[in-house]
Amino acid sequence: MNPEQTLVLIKPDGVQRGLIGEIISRFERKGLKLVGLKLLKLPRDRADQLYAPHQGKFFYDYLIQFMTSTPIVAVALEGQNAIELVRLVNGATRPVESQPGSIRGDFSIDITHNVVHASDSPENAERELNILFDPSELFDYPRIDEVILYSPEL
Ligand code: 3AN
Repeated sequence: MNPEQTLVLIKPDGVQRGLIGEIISRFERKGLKLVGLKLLKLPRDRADQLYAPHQGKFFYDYLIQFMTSTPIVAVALEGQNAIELVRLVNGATRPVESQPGSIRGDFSIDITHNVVHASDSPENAERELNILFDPSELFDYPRIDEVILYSPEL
């Protein structure tokens, strides 16, 4: 097993609509391990850092305003191919492309109010986890079902 870590954010709309448990449950059932978790109001400077790759785009100001408006949940997840798997569980960015069965496909209809964020590459996962979590807030522990979730080393 070659585990990756990734960041998920449950956006203000997901928190306000009471979807925190539903969303975290989907990642847990998939077999991904929760290694960090917190509810917070995203400060403006950290929102700017997080969305730095989108600075200057037409939707940037509204996105920052939305993400800093009310609390979000930051979730750090770990597992084999976690970055790609989490994006699959989240669903596509464009509402007309997010498949039913995915979080966005089941719960969102709008490209900004789309319930969840997830890192899109190993570099961004490391960068984004550092923005949201202190290293002391990320935990290294075994999950009891790892023995059946993963093949033994061959
Ligand atoms: P994803 O969150 O699926 O990785 P990105 O990284 O392309 O998507 O965009 C980051 C966020 O910026 C999206 N989740 C969405 O909230 C917002 N966004 C992206 N494209 C648009 C757009 N065309 N119009 C409005 N908001 C957008």
